[in-house]
Amino acid sequence: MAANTTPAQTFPHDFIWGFATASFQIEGSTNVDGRGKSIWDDFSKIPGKTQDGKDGDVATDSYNRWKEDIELLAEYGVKSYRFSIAWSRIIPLGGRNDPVNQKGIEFYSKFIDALLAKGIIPFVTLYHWDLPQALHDRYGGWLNKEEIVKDYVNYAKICYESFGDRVKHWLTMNEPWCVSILGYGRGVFAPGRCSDRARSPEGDSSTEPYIVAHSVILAHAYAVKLYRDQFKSQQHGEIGITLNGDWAMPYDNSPENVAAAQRALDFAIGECIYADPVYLGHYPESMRMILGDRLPVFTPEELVVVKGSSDFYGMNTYTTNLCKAGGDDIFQGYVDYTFTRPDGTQLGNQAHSGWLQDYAPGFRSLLNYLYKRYKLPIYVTENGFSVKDESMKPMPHVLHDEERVHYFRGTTSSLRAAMFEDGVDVKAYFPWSLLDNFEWADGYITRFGLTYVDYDTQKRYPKDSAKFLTQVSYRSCPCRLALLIAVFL
Ligand code: PNW
Repeated sequence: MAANTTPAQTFPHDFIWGFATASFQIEGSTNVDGRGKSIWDDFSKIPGKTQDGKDGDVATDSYNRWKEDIELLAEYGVKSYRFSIAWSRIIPLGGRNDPVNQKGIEFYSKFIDALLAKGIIPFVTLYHWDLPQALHDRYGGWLNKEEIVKDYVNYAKICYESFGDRVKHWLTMNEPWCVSILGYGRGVFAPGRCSDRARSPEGDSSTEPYIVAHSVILAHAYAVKLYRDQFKSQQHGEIGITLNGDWAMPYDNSPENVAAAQRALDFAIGECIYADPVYLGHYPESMRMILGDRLPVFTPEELVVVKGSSDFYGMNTYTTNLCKAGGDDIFQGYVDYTFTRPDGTQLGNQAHSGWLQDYAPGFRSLLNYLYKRYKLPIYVTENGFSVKDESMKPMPHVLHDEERVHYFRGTTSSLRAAMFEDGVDVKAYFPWSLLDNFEWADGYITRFGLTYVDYDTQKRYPKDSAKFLTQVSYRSCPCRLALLIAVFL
């Protein structure tokens, strides 16, 4: 953000901003207080599944250090905190006829109370990839539409009943593209199924991702229907889904690469495999042409529930890809991605994650594209950068994360341009992540935190990026003061 603007002038008083995390990435304490296993518990312990061979048993120990985490959020002055609930803490075996775990409910309940006591708005994800293992074992989890939709809706119901008096912002699912394509297509995320027998003894990458995608959309849609039918009139909250999607630019002006960039948006990046059904009521034509009858069909009754099932456009975005027609990757709609321009230069700084470079103009373009296409307010629920080799940097040097500051200077400035110059209605912004944490298949090597975590001591140290975001942020917002007053009255 440019130094000469004050955020109070630029962001509306009701703009929500804060930092984000997810249960399995931070909580640890996987076998305490009645928690059941999730599909990531054992998967992360299989040799070769995480880069550093580490699992999520401890993570950032946030199940024990939750008070400290809330203190940190309060120090940062955030207005909101996005976190997720672990399904298997609430219902250890996951299913609609399985027992509910009161201790799990108590944990999140006291957590939500403590956030509110500090004037921090809870922004809650119901599903951030940690499916109860028991449901996977019992009937194949997301592969079994009939069962999983009912079980997910029952889990959502318990959450609305237990927390909905205080939680007014719900996200049903985080990045379903990752659930289906990375979990059942490429086999790199739990449960790790795919056609490659060197990687997985079971799975079919040509069909399962689409079956899973279909179940996830339906579970989301029926959970939203339940909220709207039975809870919204008393609880007055809002609910939606959050999708991942990165901006796609043609590699050059050739018609096939221009078409490839659109196909990437339609097909591979996750917007449309979910967004078109949810917001427009059908799958995109380019997907239908390539996938034919592999794409499951919604019944007319399902379609009524799916269409319009999100109150807002929830968006996680990290980077921009240059797109070339070709390649053999059906999950990207036969589009090749590169960060190298035709003249040999790079699009931006390379992150530690191979799939991520810093290119802020793409963020502005994506916001414009999504707003024009889906015509709903946008909630940016994730946006962040993993600094290259950050794990190897010594203290205190590691705290001066200039490249991450550069990234956020760019994205916050693009955000403001999209809002104030282009008229895009953006209502929330959540940088990822409050803490360095368990970065899925990367283990702990890749760090996205605004706060450095020393995993030997679990001590937290603010990085310069956290200071940047909190200084240039959305502080001194009158509604924060109003909220504080409301909570204490
Ligand atoms: C998101 N990709 O995941 C998740 O919502 C977070 O849990 C995660 O920590 C964060 O982004 C950083 O990775 C992604 O391969 C995982 O393009 C992989 C990809 C994108 C997002």
